[in-house]
Amino acid sequence: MVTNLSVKAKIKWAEIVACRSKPKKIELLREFLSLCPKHKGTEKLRLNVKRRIVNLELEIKKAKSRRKGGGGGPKFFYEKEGAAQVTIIGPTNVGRSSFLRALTNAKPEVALRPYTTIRPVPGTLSYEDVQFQLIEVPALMMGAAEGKARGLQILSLIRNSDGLIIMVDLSNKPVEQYKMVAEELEKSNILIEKPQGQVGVVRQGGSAGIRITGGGRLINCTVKDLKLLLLSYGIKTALVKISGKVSLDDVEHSLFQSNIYKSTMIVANKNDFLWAKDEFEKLLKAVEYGFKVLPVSCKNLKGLEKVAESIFQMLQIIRIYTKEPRHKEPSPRPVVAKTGTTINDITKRLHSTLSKKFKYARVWGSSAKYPGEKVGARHVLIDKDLIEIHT
Ligand SMILES: Nc1nc2c(ncn2[C@@H]2O[C@H](COP(=O)(O)OP(=O)(O)OP(=O)(O)O)[C@@H](O)[C@H]2O)c(=O)[nH]1
Ligand SMILES: [Mg+2]
Repeated sequence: MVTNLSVKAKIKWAEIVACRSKPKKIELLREFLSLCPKHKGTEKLRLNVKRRIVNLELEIKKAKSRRKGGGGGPKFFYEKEGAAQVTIIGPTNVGRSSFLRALTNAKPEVALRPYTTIRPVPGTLSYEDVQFQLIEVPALMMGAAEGKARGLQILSLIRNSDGLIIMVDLSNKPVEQYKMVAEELEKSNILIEKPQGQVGVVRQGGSAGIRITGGGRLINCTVKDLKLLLLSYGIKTALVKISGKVSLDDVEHSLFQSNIYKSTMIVANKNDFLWAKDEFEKLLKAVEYGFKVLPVSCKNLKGLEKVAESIFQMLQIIRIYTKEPRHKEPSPRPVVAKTGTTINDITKRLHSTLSKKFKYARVWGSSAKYPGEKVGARHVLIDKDLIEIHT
């Protein structure tokens, strides 16, 4: 098991989940910490709980300051805009502000002194007909996951984004820089390696028991093990959604809503330095999970032309154009969706009643056998498809 928590601690967790008052929740989280043994298996869970306490305290502080009419400190949350929100993260001085300036309309200060950027800075980057919101977050340092240098706020922002650009500096030990960032993300339960599966446990009332949906598969455990685990946390009725391959540990993690996966790429800046090529080779060997590693120079503006397309590929998204049956012209802005999206997913997003009235669709583009093919709701779409919904 991931945590080996005592029965008392598990019951405390059930209380925390049910609690709606923020100050009371903080109190319960503190009690949970005192019941949570200190060992390697619970290290990340303890950090996760501490992060929650800090976030709740911040929320309370902000609400108080709003009531008093104050500003509440630097803004650390940005509403998502465009097709995706991508955070630019890394140690100080790697050139994140230079990168944001070169690619977007944003004008963050660029300086040799470390920790120049002290609050998140958003900018917009266009790729063909979609736009990404890039956010430079203040630099991460070793210990960020424990709260150093506003680390918890920075990591919360990263957690909330759709994808990450880890930026390193080819003139200054990029392998060490990458490893430091990867470690802080790992400690914060932000996964950069794509998990084999995903699981979500939705607690429900009534007496329907534990129901499993989603078509995924449990590995190294049985449905009975899963039910026993949930029962040990006081969960008797729940909908467990499983996709891909999921272990019992994954199910337990999901109860703490701790692990979250973020698609990631690496930008290796300052490629203009003499020794950059050697460092780039070392970096390629050190990075895991088949990430795209893009060498750039913000000084010479080299390699930057590939960034937008790389972000698009990293996010595994597709663009779907729609048109009305009797119209010739498609809508100018596509619907942006995840790879593997079906016609049904799109109709649900376009209008709440459209999927109920749906009869068939016509498709033009890569997923169609011939232009205007008539397809059903389960048809899987491909980037740049044009669809026409018939009700
Ligand atoms: N040689 C070289 N210098 C660069 C490059 N990109 C940025 N710099 C310099 O690196 C220093 C730091 O750049 P910033 O863009 O402020 O770095 P940052 O990551 O935003 O740093 P903080 O916000 O302070 O953590 C500045 O002196 C930049 O001029 C590059 O491609 N090549
Ligand atoms: Mg900066």
